[in-house]
Amino acid sequence: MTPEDRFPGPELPQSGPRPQQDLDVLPYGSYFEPNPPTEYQDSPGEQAGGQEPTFSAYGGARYLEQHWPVAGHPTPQAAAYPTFLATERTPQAPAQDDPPTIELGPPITEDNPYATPYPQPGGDPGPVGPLYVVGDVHGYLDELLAALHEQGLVDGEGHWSAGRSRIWFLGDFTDRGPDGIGVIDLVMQLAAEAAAAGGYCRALMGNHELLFLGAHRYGDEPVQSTAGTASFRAAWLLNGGQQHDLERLQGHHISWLKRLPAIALEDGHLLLHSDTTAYLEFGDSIDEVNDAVHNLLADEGADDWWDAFRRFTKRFAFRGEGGPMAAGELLATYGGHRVVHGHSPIPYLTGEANNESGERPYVPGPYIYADELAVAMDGGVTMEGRLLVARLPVD
Ligand SMILES: [Mn+2]
Repeated sequence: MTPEDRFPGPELPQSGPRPQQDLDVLPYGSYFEPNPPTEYQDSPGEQAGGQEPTFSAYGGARYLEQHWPVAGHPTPQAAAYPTFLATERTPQAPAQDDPPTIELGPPITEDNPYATPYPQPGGDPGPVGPLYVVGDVHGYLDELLAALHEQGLVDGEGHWSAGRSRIWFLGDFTDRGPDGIGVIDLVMQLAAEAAAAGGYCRALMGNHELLFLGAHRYGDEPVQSTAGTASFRAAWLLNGGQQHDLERLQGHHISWLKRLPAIALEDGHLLLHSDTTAYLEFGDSIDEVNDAVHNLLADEGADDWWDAFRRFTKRFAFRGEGGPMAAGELLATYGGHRVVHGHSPIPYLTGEANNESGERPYVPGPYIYADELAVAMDGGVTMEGRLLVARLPVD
């Protein structure tokens, strides 16, 4: 069975030249051809040396292969964070079955109420900090730390250093890359540290969260797909599932993952994982959609999980002539003036991935498109692009 068989049913024929809902096998046909610069301006490891010798072109089956951990890991992006890489990290393993609670600072003394770096509960919270979004991480923990550190959001040891800043992760923490559970542990840790510092670190649920949780809960149990019988475990393995991540998945991870929202609205930005209008099938308000997803994960069986996974795996709704209309429909329903999403790697949205030059895809930053109604944040770290962390709004 081909990957296409597992994710059938294009429902937005206007959204591209070849509507393609499949997770991995993206279209060869180029949709938009920018003039690709030849090297990364922002990547210090490459400014002098040009292209990586191990790099090859993208597309179709090769794209699948490129998702697996590569010999060249860590990438130049990760190598920009040497302090952390030299540090031995001990994974935290809370015994409880719950997400971490707010980590309190040292006790506040009477003489010096500001001895702690954390604000006092009940005091004047002051203005909120700047808002950041993080694209798909897919297990690339070192690249994530490097990108967060570059923006001043974590210190050299991977701890929150951003005060009252607000961060939203756009989902897809695991699969393909080397340390998916390490990524989840870091995001959970930063959530606790940020809350204690008066900011926050929050996350959306991506389709890979559904896939990973489904592989854990339903394994090889057959699910009804319109293309025939499938299983979560088979689909998960096909889409970069890492056995060592599944083996390290614990109760507190599962509880945390299952409670992630699918949509959020922040500073007029409608935050979604996937570039699809399928969210509309789950409700007419943000709360309705998030409740529907949480109820589904709490109660329903494998077929319903699979159906939700399939819907949240659709992509490319904001491309092409119908793109602005699709983005506008989401904004009219849920609010906000711009959609910010992950899921579809920017080199595929721009057509860059279709070039046969063998060059590394050019990802200078977030990609604004659909009459500026949409911003793509998946820089394609799994295809040797970049893991993007961006402060909103972007221009
Ligand atoms: Mn995704």
